[in-house]
Amino acid sequence: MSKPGVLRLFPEEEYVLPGHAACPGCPIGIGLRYVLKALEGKAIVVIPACCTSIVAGPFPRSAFKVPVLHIAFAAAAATASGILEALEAKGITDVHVVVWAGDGGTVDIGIQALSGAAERGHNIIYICYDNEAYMNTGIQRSGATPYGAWTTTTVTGKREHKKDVPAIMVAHRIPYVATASVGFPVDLYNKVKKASMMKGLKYIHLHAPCPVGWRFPSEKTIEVARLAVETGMWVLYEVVYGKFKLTGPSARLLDKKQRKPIGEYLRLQERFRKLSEQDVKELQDFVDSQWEYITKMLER
Ligand SMILES: Cc1ncc(C[n+]2csc(CCOP(=O)(O)OP(=O)(O)O)c2C)c(N)n1
Ligand code: SF4
Ligand SMILES: [Mg+2]
Repeated sequence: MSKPGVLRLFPEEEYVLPGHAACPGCPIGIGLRYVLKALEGKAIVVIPACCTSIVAGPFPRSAFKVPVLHIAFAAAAATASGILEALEAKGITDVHVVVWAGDGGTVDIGIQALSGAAERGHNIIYICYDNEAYMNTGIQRSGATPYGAWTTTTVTGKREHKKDVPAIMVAHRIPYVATASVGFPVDLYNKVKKASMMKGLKYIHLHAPCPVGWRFPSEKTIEVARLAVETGMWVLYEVVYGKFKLTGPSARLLDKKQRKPIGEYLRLQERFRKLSEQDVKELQDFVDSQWEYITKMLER
C-alpha cells in the first residue's frame, strides 16, 4: 500500500529501530530517523554524552542500525576528525562521518573541538540537536537555553539570550551551514542530503523541542516545533558557500506581519509560565533583532 503525503518522499529503510529508550514524544528519534534516511544509513555516528547516549540503548545492544561511537563530552568533533583521517588512510570514501551532539555538547562544551575541525576543513557532517538545555542530567540551562526559560538552574527564568552558534559557524566560512527543525522533516531531509554531497565541514543546527524539559504534553512535539518557526522564534535557513537563503515556511516570514505572535509558542510550554509582560517583550525584541540580522545576511 502506498504511503500518504510526504512520507512517500523518504526511503523505506529504517535506521532508528523500535525499542529505543527515548521518552514519548522525544525529538531525537524523529530527527535522527530522517538524518539517517537521508544518508541511506551510510554513516558512522559519533555521539558525545547526551540523551541520545541513552536512547541508543545499553551496550552491546543498539537501537541504531549504523556504527556508533559514544565519546566524552568535549571530544566529538575531534573524534570524528580522527575517524575521517583513518577512513581516508584506508581509502574508504563511501561512508559519512557524522557527529550527532546535544546543545550542551555543542554550544558550550564541544565548541572548541568543533571550531578546530571546521578550521581544518574536515569532511564531517556535524548536527547539533538543540533541546535548549542539558536534559540528560536533569534540565540544566545551557548557552542555547532561551531568555526567560525555566530550568533547574534558572528557576526564576534565564536572564541571558540564546547563543547563536549557526552564525559562529558561518564565520568559519565552511561550505554549508543550515538550521532545521524536527517539525519540518522534508526541509531537514533535503538539507542533510545536500550536506552529504559537499566536501568539508557541514554544520546543521536542529531545533528539537523536548516535552520533558520544556514541560508540554508529549503529543505536542511537532506542534511546538512548527510554532517555533511560524512565530519566527526559530528561523529555517541555509548558507551555501556564504550565500544565505531562507527555507521552508521561514521564506515567507521576512515580513513581520506574516509571523504569529510569539505568545502562541510560549503558551504551550510550562517552562515559560512565569514570564512577565516585560519578559515577553524582551524575547520579542530579541526575535525581531534576529530577523534584522537575517535581512542583512540576505542582502550580502
Ligand atoms: C565532562 C562531563 N561533564 C558532565 C557530564 C554529565 N553529562 C552527561 S550528558 C549531560 C547533558 C548533555 O546535554 P546536551 O548536550 O544538551 O544533550 P541532552 O542531554 O540535552 O540531549 C551531562 C552534563 C559528562 N558526561 N561529562
Ligand atoms: S529528556 Fe527530552 S530529549 Fe531527552 S530523551 Fe526525554 S524527550 Fe528526549
Ligand atoms: Mg540539550
